[in-house]
Amino acid sequence: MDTQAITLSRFIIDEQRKLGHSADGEFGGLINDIAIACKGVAALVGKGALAGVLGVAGSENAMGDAQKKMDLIANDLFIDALENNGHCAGMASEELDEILTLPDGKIRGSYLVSFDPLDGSSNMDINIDVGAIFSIMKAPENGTEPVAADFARPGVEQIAAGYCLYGPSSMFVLTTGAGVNGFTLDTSIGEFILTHPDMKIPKDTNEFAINASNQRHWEPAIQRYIADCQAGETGSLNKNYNMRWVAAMVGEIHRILCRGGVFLYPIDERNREAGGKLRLLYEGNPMAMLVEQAGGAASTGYERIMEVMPNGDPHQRIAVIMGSKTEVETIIGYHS
Ligand code: AFP
Repeated sequence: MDTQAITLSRFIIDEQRKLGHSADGEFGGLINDIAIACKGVAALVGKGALAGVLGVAGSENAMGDAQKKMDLIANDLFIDALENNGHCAGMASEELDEILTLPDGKIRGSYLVSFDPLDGSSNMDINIDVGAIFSIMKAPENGTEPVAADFARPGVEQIAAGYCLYGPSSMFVLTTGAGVNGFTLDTSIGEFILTHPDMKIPKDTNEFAINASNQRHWEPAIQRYIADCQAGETGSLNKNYNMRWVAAMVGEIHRILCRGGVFLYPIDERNREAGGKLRLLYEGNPMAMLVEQAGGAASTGYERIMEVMPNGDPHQRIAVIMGSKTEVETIIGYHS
């Protein structure tokens, strides 16, 4: 092993000194717990059919989405890592109807973790990228058992956020409030190694990501923006655009962190009642923190995602427009 390589554990220790997180290493322990869960998922996702993890589980989550086998396995790996290491006091998961506190006898920690254990799971059976997204907040100081209201705090109160992308390589990307850093899994030693220090999103872009099949359902502002993108140099945006859609938010945001772009999952007439498709707690907020920490912007089109006051439903949905700062500001302009 390259002894100069900076492992995730070593990075977190250095980071804690800078950020003044609990000097007793609890925060670092929590990140390590999440990383262990991600390594477990990466090993299974990497085996795919050979591990018998493809296909549906035959159950549905709180939102009525059919659960894939790997959704449940990933969820169990996250719960196991967070329940048994004494750094977490409670958790919210896309795959759990309600927030989860720890069984009697388990040591409670100082942090609340909200996560989507397998984002983009509809890609699982077609061998396209999937990932995990997580958001970390402080647990109630008074040591009481967390309740849903403890998770219902705006994204600006997150103390860390990140994702793990299971792609050609598995990458763990993390912010603790001092920039964004990317780590690649070295499977030969089972360590995430710092490979993408200080990731920054280019301010400008000509690449947008949206599910264009929903065009007829979009609000006028999004209809006009996308039409102007498609008009290219002849349109009011005066430049040619490219489009990408990988159907996994983790893959979209990773691409944007690497080369810029804008990702949109707007409210449309089908999901207006529900408030959008993506979930605020474990998709919108953590990705918004990463994008802002990398110099980008994250908006609903009308307000900063991280300032949205949650309503107490752990599965609250939100419109998402995030990525290169100038482009997001342009799209906000279409909304006003
Ligand atoms: P799944 O986890 O159900 O595959 O949904 C993934 C997701 O929440 C997000 O990661 C994608 O960007 C988006 O949904 C894809 O939505 P469409 O399937 O409507 O394109």
